[in-house]
Amino acid sequence: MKTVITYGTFDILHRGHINLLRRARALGDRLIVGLSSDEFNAGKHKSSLLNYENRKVVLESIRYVDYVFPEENWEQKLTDIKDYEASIFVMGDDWEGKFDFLKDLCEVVYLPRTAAISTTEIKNSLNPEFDAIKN
Ligand code: C2G
Repeated sequence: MKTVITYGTFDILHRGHINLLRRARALGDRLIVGLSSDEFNAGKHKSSLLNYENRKVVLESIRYVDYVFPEENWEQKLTDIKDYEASIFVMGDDWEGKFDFLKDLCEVVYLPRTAAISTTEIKNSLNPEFDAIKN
């Protein structure tokens, strides 16, 4: 059983997230996801529109995702990989190199990000005032 592990906020799910999850799942037999808690997001200076419970229900409904657990800090990856016996760690390549320290524990794979879509852009497009400021 080859376990693939990844982490993220996964707020307002879009095809960039789905592309990542689909490709990650294809690398093994199951995909588990460390979903950033609301508190951890605050630490990442990211405010998600949907809270953890909402984001968890949505993520668990995706066919590529087998299990979702909370990501509460940066350090837990070291123990998560051991506890879940993950053999591949996957992130989008906006994180290229940032998690190479995990290479002692498992394979580290950075996948190309899906261009031209992000939760930030979606959130900004929902906020008409933003365009006024931007232009
Ligand atoms: N992603 C992508 N293409 C996009 C947007 C996101 O491939 N257009 C990928 C990111 O690279 C990441 C995953 O989707 O691997 C989740 O993205 P976010 O929810 O933005 O996660 P992030 O805030 O990067 O948190 O410990 C790691 C952090 O929790 C990652």
